[in-house]
Amino acid sequence: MEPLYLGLDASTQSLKASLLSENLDVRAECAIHFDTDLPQYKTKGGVIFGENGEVYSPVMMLVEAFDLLFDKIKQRKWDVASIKGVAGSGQQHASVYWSQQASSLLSNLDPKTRLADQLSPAFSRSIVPNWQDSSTSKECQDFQSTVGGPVALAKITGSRAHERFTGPQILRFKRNHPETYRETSRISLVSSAITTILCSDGEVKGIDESDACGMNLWNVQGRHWEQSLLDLIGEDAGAKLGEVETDAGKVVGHIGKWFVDRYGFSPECAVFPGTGDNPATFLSLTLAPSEGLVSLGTSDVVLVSTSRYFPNPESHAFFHPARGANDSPSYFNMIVYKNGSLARQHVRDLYFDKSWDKFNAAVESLRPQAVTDLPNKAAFWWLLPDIVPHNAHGVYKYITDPSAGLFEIGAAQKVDTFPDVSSEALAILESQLFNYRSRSSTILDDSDTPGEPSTASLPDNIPRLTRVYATGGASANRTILSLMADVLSAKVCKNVEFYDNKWKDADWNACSVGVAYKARWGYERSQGREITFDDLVAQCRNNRAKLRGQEGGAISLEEEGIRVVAEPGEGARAYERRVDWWRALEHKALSEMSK
Ligand code: ADP
Ligand code: XUL
Repeated sequence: MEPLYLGLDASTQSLKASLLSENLDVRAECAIHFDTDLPQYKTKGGVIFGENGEVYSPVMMLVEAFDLLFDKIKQRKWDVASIKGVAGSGQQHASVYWSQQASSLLSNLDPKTRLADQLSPAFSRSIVPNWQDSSTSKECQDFQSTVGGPVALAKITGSRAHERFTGPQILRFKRNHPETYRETSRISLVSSAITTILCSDGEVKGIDESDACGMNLWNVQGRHWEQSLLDLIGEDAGAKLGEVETDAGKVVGHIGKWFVDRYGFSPECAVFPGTGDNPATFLSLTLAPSEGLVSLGTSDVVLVSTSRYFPNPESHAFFHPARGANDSPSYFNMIVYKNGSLARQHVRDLYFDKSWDKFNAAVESLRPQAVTDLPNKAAFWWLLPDIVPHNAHGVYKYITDPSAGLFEIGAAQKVDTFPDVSSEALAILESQLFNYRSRSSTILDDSDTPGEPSTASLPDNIPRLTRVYATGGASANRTILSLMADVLSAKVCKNVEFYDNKWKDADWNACSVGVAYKARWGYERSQGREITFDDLVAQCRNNRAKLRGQEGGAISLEEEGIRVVAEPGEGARAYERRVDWWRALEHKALSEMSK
């Protein structure tokens, strides 16, 4: 019997599962979609929109999705008896509220009956506030003023206050429903709620340390709950939150009897701490310090792995999601932009007949090909008020004076449309990518960037990411990826997987795969082998390379699960010289906005 590992992912719209081999090949996946598989809960995109910015989902929908998911796994005859370890990923920030009866209900589940028919009284609150909720502006102000403002809160908790973060959400719940708050025995994140259900041993499992960084409550460097903020919530907030799980690869329990009796799991199947969806994605890529991820989805997200703690009001600093209790701390930073694909699509529709081919052709005909091809146009498309820069809104386009010097914008001319309309595609892409280049450089410590300085001939050495992974819908566009390699001055990679004897772009679900890696790592440690997460993943990949006939020497990049899809060309040297120029233009746009 081949040992197997299972990862679950409770995201906004679905509950997914990935089954992995001992060497981390993805063997099978399946999913339950909330809107279509559980229509009785009447969600749209997995959520319900309430009043005053409230966005939530019914907690029993998640529980019932467990019933459906494991039924589906059974129908598909997954060999669950061979699963050695399991871990979960959950949408970040969202919280689950347990009643006083939770513990006894969880330890006495009847395997003949569905979870949905047993667990309803285990929750004190029938809803899970979703990360899209924006109802807590008042509470955010209170969080910030308690510790001395947004910069101070970022320093302590890794982020300034955000409406979706769990701390402000809990405070609002307590203010609006003090009785129900009082009746709540424990508060989980979605990730730790999944871990709790998987174990069903009566204990509400601790919140994972990396995921705790998305709460505005965890003192990241002190590694404890921030007392002044617990006091702000008041009434036993610390006891309700419980201990944080600081060993990401610890066995926190074994799969519950309900799963063993009903579906045939082995009672020895170990459960490892669940984590948030972004930390889980980070794990699926095994990002080393100075590597990054650019996700080009509805919104754009940049993740930067770093060995130093870099709290900044513009980004979110998270603890590394696969650290053992004695490993040296390391971190990653995340920057979220609202004006990603939708802004690019808007420009495409306005100027390029709704065609990515036409949009790409315009980019290819105008992009810099030599160090002397310095960009002199920029377009900031803040169609929605953005998160970074905070509240930036409006559209700002400039043409700068080519004689003004490398870093200067001179008398930049503001225009409504560029005289040559085909510049519009390049101008939006360059401005978005310069943004990712500039801000990821700020997060990177010089010591994080090994090898040659990126800008030997320039006065300022601007650190760069050593490798960038591209994901999300727009990562299908090779022109965008190639331009990204130039502006970020870094190789751009995609994950690949071995399908039908060929390496192809991976189409597995990154979050459930990332936590299955974590289960694999935790299981190895539970067998008495101290090994880091990165070393374990590398070892598994070496093993599978050997199985596929690669002997000796370094394994191919593809065996590492990576394919380089774009490399910086000559144009990169032109962009390298214009980072400060772009920063000056962004500054100008923001100052004109506030006039
Ligand atoms: P999410 O996961 O956030 O729902 P996706 O990662 O699926 O979104 O990305 C969807 C976006 O991808 C769309 O808004 C679309 O603009 C963009 N997209 C899809 N294909 C391309 C392409 N060939 N070029 C550029 N953008 C694309
Ligand atoms: C991150 C965020 C979302 C959620 C849901 O801060 O709010 O990415 O994690 O996916």
